[in-house]
Amino acid sequence: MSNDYRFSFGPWNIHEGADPFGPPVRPNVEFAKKLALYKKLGFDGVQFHDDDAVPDMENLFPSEMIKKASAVKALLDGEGLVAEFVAPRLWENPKGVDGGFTANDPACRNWAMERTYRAVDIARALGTNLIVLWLAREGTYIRESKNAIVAYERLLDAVNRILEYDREIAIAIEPKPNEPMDHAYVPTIGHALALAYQTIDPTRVGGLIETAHAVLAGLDPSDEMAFALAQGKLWSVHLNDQNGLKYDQDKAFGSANLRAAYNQVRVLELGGYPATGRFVGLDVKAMRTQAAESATQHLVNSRAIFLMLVEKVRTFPKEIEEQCAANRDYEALELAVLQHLMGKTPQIP
Ligand code: 3MF
Ligand code: MG
Repeated sequence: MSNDYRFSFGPWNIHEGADPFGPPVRPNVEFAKKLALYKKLGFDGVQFHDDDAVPDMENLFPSEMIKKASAVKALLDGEGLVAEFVAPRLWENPKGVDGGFTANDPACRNWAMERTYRAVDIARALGTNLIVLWLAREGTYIRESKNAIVAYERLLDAVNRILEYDREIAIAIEPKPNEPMDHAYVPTIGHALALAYQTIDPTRVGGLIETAHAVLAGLDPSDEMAFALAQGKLWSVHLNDQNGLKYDQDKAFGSANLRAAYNQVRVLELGGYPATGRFVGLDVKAMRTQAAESATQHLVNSRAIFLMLVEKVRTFPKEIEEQCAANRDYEALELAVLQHLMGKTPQIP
């Protein structure tokens, strides 16, 4: 089973524990040390923000930037790892304060394009053709501050320009309904894929679904995944968990809602996700209380829970599913699923 799935995470998932209300509680782990941990923890893929790979990327000549990215590629090769994707980090730069592609200031919009082209070049140097767009600040704090119709046109234009910039790259849009904005312009996978089909090359635009982001939109993550899988457009997942409608928690996979986690694994199995060769990303954060020595446990645990749930999905008796469906006896089916999840033998009454 662990051979069927490939796992990835981003360097931000080994974290010092700072939150909006308090400073770091664990020492910084330098990038090369993080890379050295991947294989030991059971991971083969590295997710990158552009500046995770080349921290000073905006102040370098393009050739210098590529040289630094190539050095990171050599580090990856040395560890037997691959880059899964690169995401332009538009949300931390002061020029992205009002969004990038949808900023009201044309200078900021230009900056967002230039920065994204650089992210594409970094991706190529790292050996991946996948760009992830988490459209963090593409939204508003107050509705009156932007024309939302124009904003959607600008987003489409930006995606088209990225597709034109490099004919080999593909873009996975990671939707999220809120945070850091009050409302974001591409809140769900439905919005993301509608945008994909409007572009000049829909075959190169798909989606990445994060559990918590779907929950924050009041939707079921497994159904969101099914929507993308049905169109061959689920190009990555960020599995984690989320305890209701609050800030984006990035809890360990399955920790808040095991049944919903089971259903996410079930839909990945039903959709033949392993055969696509795509990664299972775990976008999880260690609790702030966790000591430095064990602040990678959330990654190991999330992967382990995922694999246990793969086993649960594969061993659930198909005949119970079929019989209950035929009888339209969903109370019985539900009990059988819960019995199975609790290690009991599922029964048909
Ligand atoms: C935000 C996220 C992000 C994105 C990642 C890729 C920090 O809620 O999930 O993780 O996944 O940045 O752009
Ligand atoms: Mg994510």
